[in-house]
Amino acid sequence: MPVQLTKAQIEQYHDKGYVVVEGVLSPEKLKRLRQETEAIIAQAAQVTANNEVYDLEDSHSPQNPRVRRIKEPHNHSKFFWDLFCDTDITDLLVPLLGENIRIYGAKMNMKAAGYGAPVEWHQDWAFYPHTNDDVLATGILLDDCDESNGPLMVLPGSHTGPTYNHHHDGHFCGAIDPEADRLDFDAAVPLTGKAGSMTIHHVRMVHGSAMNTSNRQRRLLLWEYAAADAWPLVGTRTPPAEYDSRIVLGTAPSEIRVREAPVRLPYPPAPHQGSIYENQKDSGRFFFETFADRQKAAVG
Ligand SMILES: O=C(O)CCC(=O)C(=O)O
Repeated sequence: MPVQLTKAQIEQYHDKGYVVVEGVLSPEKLKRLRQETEAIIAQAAQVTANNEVYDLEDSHSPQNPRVRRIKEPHNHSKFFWDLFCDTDITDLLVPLLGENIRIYGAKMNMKAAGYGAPVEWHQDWAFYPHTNDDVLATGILLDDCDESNGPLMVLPGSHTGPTYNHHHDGHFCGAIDPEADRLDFDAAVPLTGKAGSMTIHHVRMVHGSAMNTSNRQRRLLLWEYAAADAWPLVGTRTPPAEYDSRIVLGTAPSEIRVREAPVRLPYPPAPHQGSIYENQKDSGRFFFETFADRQKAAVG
């Protein structure tokens, strides 16, 4: 039976901005997802630099391939497109986004055991504001994820707050400055769960993740879904006339809905325009660099 959100989970999403749903992918679909992922990763041995498929760790080499992101996986394998539209997932989102849903973008973030890169605190809304904020990201866990292998971390309730500055030296950098915006990072909640579970976080939620210092990888398939009547303010990624081909549930609206929310635009673009890892490179923001040490100090 497909999993549905409980009333408590729907309330938690609205109040806190996130939820983790267990058992969304069946063992068969999870197995297939891992196989498809591994097939794409196997090709990385042939590349030496970031391209439209891969974002590579700085230490990547063809002899020792290290991929930290598969970009837009549905462009490289039909399996991923079918999974976007899988009603086991889209039906589950109806209470949060309504009956007409569009996909905006997708990526698979891979945190390899021992060195998988951190992602600095940010709000997805700073990258892709829409005409209304009925927009969210889901994250399917390919691996069991606990506090040691770099889980996504969220600041509960931050989805109803301001949109923080994500600029550095006059350019977009895709990261909040934790020195300037002293948010309560101690209140961060790690979104942990078994492989096959799915995280959901609101587009305005402050989130990030630490380096994976464990001996287990953490792969997270992130999808950005929007109510079909939310229109992206910074471009549709596909020609606008074809944007309705991205409807994954229901139908395209005849009107776009506008609802007030604090918007900042990601311009001028980052000097390293590309994935979030590239954008954040010159941000000068390294909250997670010392995260493990701070945690150890707090415990000890
Ligand atoms: O992979 C992660 O832990 C965080 C990813 C994320 O927030 C992003 O790519 O926007």
